[in-house]
Amino acid sequence: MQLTKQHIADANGNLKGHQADYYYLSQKLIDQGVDVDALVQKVADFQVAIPSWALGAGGTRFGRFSFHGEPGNLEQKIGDVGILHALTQTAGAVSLHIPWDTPTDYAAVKQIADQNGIVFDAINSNTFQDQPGTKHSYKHGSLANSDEAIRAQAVAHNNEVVRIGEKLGSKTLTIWLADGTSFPGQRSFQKALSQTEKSCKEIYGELPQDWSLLIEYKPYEPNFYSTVIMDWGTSFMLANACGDRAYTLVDLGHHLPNSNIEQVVATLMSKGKLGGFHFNDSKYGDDDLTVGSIKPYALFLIFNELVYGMANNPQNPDLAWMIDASHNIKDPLEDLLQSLEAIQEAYAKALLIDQKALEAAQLNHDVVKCQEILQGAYRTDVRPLLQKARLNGGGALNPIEAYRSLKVREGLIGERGKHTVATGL
Ligand code: AOS
Ligand code: ZN
Ligand code: ZN
Repeated sequence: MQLTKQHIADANGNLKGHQADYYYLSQKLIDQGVDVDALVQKVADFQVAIPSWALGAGGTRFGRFSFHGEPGNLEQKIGDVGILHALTQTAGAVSLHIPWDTPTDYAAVKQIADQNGIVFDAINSNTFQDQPGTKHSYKHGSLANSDEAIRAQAVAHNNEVVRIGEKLGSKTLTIWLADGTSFPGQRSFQKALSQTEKSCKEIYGELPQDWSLLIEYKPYEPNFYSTVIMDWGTSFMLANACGDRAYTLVDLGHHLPNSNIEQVVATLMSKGKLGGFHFNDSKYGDDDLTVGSIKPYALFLIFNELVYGMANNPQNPDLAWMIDASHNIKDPLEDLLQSLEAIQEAYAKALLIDQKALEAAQLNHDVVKCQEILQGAYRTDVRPLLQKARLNGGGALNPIEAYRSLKVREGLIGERGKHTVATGL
């Protein structure tokens, strides 16, 4: 099912209400000195990669409630990303997971991606599950394993993922390790870390010159006593040990409760080592919930640091923006539409912060004014700006309403059937 601009324009219907809202807001912002056209363009340019594994209902370890019409192969997954992109104009990339998404026909996959305006962002390796046909098990670790043969198998898998990514035009490898321990004393922390560093360096050493490596961290799960790459500091250390093209990836759900993620972002960007993002939201842990559904103000504060860093840290590379989500009860595509909107909303609000006024208030130690500036931006309803950015690109005024009125899920069920299972978490 491919959505045309005409389908979407029909679903948009009358734009008068939007035009009035946009006019009112843009006049207010212009009075405040905001370059509204430039802001709308920045929002329109912001593209977020959809993870291939979030297009089906992953469920939880207690069960999985299928969502009918789920994509059954890579081509269909890219088709789903195409639907999201057509509606939002902000999902122009996909992040694949190998071996779940290993293409059988590269030309066909690339063609479908082209037709949908989708590029291949960071590609993910998987050494947290044993795969059919592999000699060794990752039960006791992969890149950190004490057994050299197992580490070599995990390194070889990562090299293979890069070769697959090269054929698709990807330029980034993301490593997330499940390696760790569930019980004290199970393994030497120091040895596990140094083996991991050695393995990461081997992978990095095989990367093509125009590729970069993103290293994700996570404090616990699936191991519950320790994780080898437990926090941003460990990831940062490993990235430094690898070299200039290795960076830390921040997944919002991979922090202990109340961590100051915006400070982590600022610190990494100042050192030129923030490479990518996995957006999601969380109440307790790695919940992989809809972006902005629990802590939208925290997301805004994170974007404040990102906007500052993008303007002031030329030492930091362009970031790979990705969602990392899992769905249990919502239609995955509707959930992703909500996430995309929340990301753009936080970004647009952060762009509204008057950085000069904020700096002046900071230098004056005017704490109250600093908060007023941040919260003034946060309290602005920027949705007309997001609508304008979407409409300029031929997207939907309201993506979820359009998705429903165009009966997209019904169309997918018609094409794929009711009893479908998507691969992935
Ligand atoms: C796992 O917790 C990490 O967030 C990974 O980035 C990701 O969810 C995984 O690679 C997908 O299986
Ligand atoms: Zn992640
Ligand atoms: Zn995660």
